[in-house]
Amino acid sequence: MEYLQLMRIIVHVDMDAFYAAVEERLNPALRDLPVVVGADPKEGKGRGVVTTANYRARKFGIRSALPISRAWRFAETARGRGEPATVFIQPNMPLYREVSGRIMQIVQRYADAFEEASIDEAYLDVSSLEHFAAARQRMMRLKGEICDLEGLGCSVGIAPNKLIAKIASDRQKPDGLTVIEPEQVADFLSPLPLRVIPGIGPKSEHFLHERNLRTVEDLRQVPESALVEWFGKWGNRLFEKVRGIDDSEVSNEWTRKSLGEQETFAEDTGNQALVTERLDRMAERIIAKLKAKEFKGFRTVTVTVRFSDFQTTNRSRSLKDGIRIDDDALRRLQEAALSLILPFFDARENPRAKAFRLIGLRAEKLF
Ligand code: TTP
Ligand code: MG
Repeated sequence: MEYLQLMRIIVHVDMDAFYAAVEERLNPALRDLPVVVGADPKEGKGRGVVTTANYRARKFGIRSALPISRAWRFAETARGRGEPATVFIQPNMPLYREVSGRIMQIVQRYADAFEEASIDEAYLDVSSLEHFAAARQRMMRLKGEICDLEGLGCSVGIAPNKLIAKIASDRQKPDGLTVIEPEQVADFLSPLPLRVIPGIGPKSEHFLHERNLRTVEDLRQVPESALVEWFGKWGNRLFEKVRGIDDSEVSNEWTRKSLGEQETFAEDTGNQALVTERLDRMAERIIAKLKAKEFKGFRTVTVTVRFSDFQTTNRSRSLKDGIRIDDDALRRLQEAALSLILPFFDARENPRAKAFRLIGLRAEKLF
């Protein structure tokens, strides 16, 4: 049995003012001018919204999703102060998709695993570098290559997981590079506004502001039971997110190397029958998904246990020749999962008899 508890190094790359930057690169006359990509402003009578604005135009208060008529007024006000006239451009999606495709080709060469998250952002797993300093070096090279080949800028976050990497990439835009090492996560998050947490939109933010909760640190003081009462199951995730915890993997459907599930218990538990029952159900769903996605089998089974104090441990078993997706696959996956979880019910893996907060099961090394 292998012992697996590696530090992960995860990167989030997000292009700066993407559509506007592509337009600027295409038309050098736009350089140094405020540029807005969005609906036709029709001299202030236009309907529709701003898609994005370059950083020069953002100084006038122009942002994504602002009504284009208001953007026009902000631009006119700025012009009245002697600023240059803002250039309004209607979006050219085929062009942005083409440039995005080329950037993603570059980005994926810099990673062990790669995930395209949207037209202008990607996650990279560079854990094999083992050190954050090495990851920083590699990402400086990536930024240089995107700049040389495409003439575009991007901002990068480097962190122990996707959640923190995404928040980090946004902190020093444009042309940013923000590294948050594991021991810095809590202090990094504490003063930030709640909106940095993915999933907290305007409505949740308003709800929490009414309860006088404004920063991540404020929300960290709220008991989990209250979060669950307010947000249901998502409250459990939120409780972890404000503590910087996120296990989600970097994977594209077509580069997928593993498939798994995890579950947070409504209450921490030490009940062996309950835990193994949940693992069995996870195994059923994993086998069904592997079948649906037409995988032939997998070579490694990993069980994750997070205890009530958040200590998180993975245990893996590699099977010679793997488990093929046939009639016997479910029974063999359940058997492997059981053999991995049992030591957590006694002194072998759990000498202080801690309760379980979460369990997970993954099939890895898919083929
Ligand atoms: P973002 O990465 O959110 O924005 P951005 O790249 O323009 O600026 P920055 O990252 O430097 O803050 O979105 C990427 C592209 O997606 C953006 O160029 C335009 C498009 N987009 C929309 O179409 N609607 C929106 O509401 C937003 C936010 C972006
Ligand atoms: Mg962007």
